[in-house]
Amino acid sequence: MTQPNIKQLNKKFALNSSINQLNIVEGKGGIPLIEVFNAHASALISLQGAHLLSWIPKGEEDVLWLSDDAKFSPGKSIRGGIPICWPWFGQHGFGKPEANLNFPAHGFARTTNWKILCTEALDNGNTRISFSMEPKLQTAEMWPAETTVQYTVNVGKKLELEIITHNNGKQPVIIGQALHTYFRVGDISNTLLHGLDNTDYLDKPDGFKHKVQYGPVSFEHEVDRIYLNTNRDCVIEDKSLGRKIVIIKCGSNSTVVWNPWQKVAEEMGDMGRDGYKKMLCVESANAAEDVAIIDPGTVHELWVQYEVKKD
Ligand code: TA6
Repeated sequence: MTQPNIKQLNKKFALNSSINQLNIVEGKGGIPLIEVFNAHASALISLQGAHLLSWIPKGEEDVLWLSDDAKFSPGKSIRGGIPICWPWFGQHGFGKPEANLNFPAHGFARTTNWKILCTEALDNGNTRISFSMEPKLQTAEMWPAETTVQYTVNVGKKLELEIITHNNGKQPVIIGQALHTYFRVGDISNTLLHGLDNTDYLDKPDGFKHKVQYGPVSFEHEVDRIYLNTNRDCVIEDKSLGRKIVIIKCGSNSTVVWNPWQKVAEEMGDMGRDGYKKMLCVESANAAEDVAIIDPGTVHELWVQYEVKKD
């Protein structure tokens, strides 16, 4: 994948006020990396996948987990941060017979170079960065549909993310997607996830059996679940770090919860030593039967907001 010229990117997009700075540097593997520092927070975003690697609200530890063994190489997905799964979640093809299982799991958005559209220092001290991707030009074989995607990241005391998918064609388009966010936790065994009580889910390690959640989700073994028909807020209660992470979403009717636990993590090879103990994925998604059907000339918006609350 050819990498854009860093000097030219900075000329167009760098922000240099004393309270709002944005610079583009060469990151690991030669992939351009956006560094953001403002009055409320700092953040790092890889241009490959428009992939957030770090978000640190002032006075906090990083809210995102990034594996010590994450690979930074053109075309490879990065383990940790916020990968964008698009235009399908999990295997290609929404379970239909014409699915092509050679296509990458979770789509291609996370391994594609996105274009920066604009960068802005907002009056409230936040920094906003907008990206775009035109799949038709880059990946016509996997995704012939006429769609463009815009992704906006608003970095402040809260982190706001929005993916807007435009259907520019003449046929309805079906997409699946997720913000596959890896949250950093002090100790997964001492972490609870609230907001999914009484919610049905598909249990992947148990052959996608249909089950019901009662009470908060706790973590003592591998958890890989798609919670169905839920647009509810979730709260990660991290007892070790003494903080709560509040997750609010719109345009998503499924929530994926994942921790691979020790055995699966070791098989994966890029989770780092005991990395699974420090992470929890809570993904605002359109997954399983929750697909987004986008009519010609219309858009679908997936929006999330994260905020840290101290005990
Ligand atoms: O979102 C959960 C999940 O689909 C799991 O089943 C697990 O395999 C994970 O994502 C990681 O997928 P990846 O393609 O990044 O290895």
